[in-house]
Order: sequence, then C-alpha cells, then structure tokens
Amino acid sequence: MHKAGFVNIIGNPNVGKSTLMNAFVGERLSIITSKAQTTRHRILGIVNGDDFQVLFSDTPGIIKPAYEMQAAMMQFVKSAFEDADILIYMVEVGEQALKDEAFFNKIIHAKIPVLLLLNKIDTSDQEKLEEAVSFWKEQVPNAEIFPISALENFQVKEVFARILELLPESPAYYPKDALTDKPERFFVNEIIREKILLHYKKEIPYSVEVETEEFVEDENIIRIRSLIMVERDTQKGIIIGHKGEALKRVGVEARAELEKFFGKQIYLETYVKVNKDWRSNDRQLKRFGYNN
Ligand code: GDP
Ligand code: K
Ligand code: MG
Repeated sequence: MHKAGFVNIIGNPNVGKSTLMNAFVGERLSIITSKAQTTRHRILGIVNGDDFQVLFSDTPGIIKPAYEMQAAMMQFVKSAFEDADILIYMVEVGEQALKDEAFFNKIIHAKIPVLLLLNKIDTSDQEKLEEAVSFWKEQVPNAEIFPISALENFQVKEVFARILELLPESPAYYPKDALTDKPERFFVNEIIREKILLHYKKEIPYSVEVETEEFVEDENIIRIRSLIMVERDTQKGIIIGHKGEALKRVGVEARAELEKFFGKQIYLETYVKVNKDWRSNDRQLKRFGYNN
C-alpha cells in the first residue's frame, strides 16, 4: 500500500510555519526571519519514503490584505485550504485565535483531520503550556493538539508519525526524488530576499522583489545574476548604501547561503532597479508569480 497527500500549514504570521516545514523536509526550503510576511508564496516541501509521499505546503501568515500583493498572498492561503488532506494549524504559546473569522471558521468546520501545533514551547513554562492546551481544546475542538518546538526539533517526529497514520492511500503525486515544485531561481530570489529582510528596516523589505535573470550552471560553478526591485528611487539608494556597502553585505551573505543550498561554488551579481508600485500592479505581480 502506498500513501500520499497534501499537508498544508497555516496560521498567523511568525508562529513558526516555515521553520516547521524546513524541519520536516530537512532542508532550508523556506526562508525564515522574525519579520511578518517573510513567506509570500505557497512553497511545497516533499518528504518521500518507500511507501509514502508527504506534500507539505508552507503558506504566508494570515493577514488582512492592504494591497494587491497581500491579496495574492491570501489567495495562496485559501488554495491551501482547498486541496489539503490534512490541515496543520500552527499557533504559538500565548497567542489568541486567528483574527480572520472566515479562515478560522474553515478550520473549526474542516472535514479533514486538523493537527493544531502549539509551537515555541521552549519559551514557555509548564503552567502557561497547560493553560494554552485547554484554551485551544475549547477553540478548536476538532483538532488534535501537539505541543512542539519547531526550532529545537522537539516533538516534530511525533507529529510526522501521526501524519503518516492519517495520510490517505494514494499513488505519489511527484517523482520520488522531488523535493519541491519550485524552480532553482525561486530559491535564489528567496535567499537574497531573506538577507534584505534581515538587514533593512521599516518599509524596505516589503518594497523589495527579487528576480533572477540568469542562472547558468557549469560543472564547478553556478553563475547567477539577480535583479533587486524596489518601488522608489530613495529605496534604491538605501539598498545600495554608502559606497555600495549595504548591498555588498547582502551579496556576500546571500552567496554563502546559496553555496550551502546548491552545494556548488556561486558567482553572484546583483543590481538594483526601481519598478514603481509593483506591489499594486497586476501585470508585475503575475510576472513575479503571484497569480494562482
Ligand atoms: P512563519 O512566519 O510562521 O513562517 O515563522 P518563521 O518560521 O519565519 O519563524 C518566525 C520566528 O520565530 C523566527 O525568528 C524563528 O526562528 C522563530 N521560531 C520558530 N519556531 C520557533 C520555536 O519553536 N521556538 C522559538 N523560540 N522560536 C521559534
Ligand atoms: K516570519
Ligand atoms: Mg513563513
């Protein structure tokens, strides 16, 4: 018998969804920072075994969309409800229920198994944890609750074992050596964007999109050229920084991360361009893969 299915991870921003997906797949597929809206897309992470294939989806945190890109992000979340065989609803200790009522109702009325993962228990004491467990039992009575720490990989194996039990009987959906459905360039874009999220303040990270224009793999080296887009001239100046120092730091750190990710030497060239109001422009959003 072979089992396969979609296990879709949803929840508020910053609760640890991407950290969990990476822990399941054992690769850094999803970028992680302490900022909300780090994850903008639905990212598939595949775990293969002889008789199973688990298709995890990491999704953006649920927010009230303020502009078109965020609306597209919430479409990714919506689609994750639609094709799930198992739903993972992730919360963190001390958190209240989802503010978005429509999404919350979908969870408590789901016709599929719901695993509520109470994350970041490494930051909590026993009393707070017990309080949280009884709070969530009441909030989402249809869920099985698992206290975990995605960061410390605590109880992640137990959750995975339960997923295998719940997974429907099905042939594999993807080739058995597949890790994700996204092309290599996507991960280049994300790794560069992660370094930008880490090093710039305020509005800058949210105004940035990265597009990899060239990805040429030779035997020993991958040559990459990526375009960093911002919405305003002033933002371009900030990204580049005094004598180019700020951008240089992004390049150095991104290159190191890319070398780990691809296991090859990387030659990385980045340049910055203004693309006015791309976050609100349908055509631009399509170009950057925000259509679903
Ligand atoms: P997402 O927005 O839900 O995808 O959350 P991320 O995976 O990007 O994580 C947000 C922040 O929470 C990052 O700084 C993570 O390192 C941190 N984090 C994730 N899981 C845990 C955990 O189990 N314990 C602690 N202490 N921090 C965590
Ligand atoms: K985050
Ligand atoms: Mg994320």
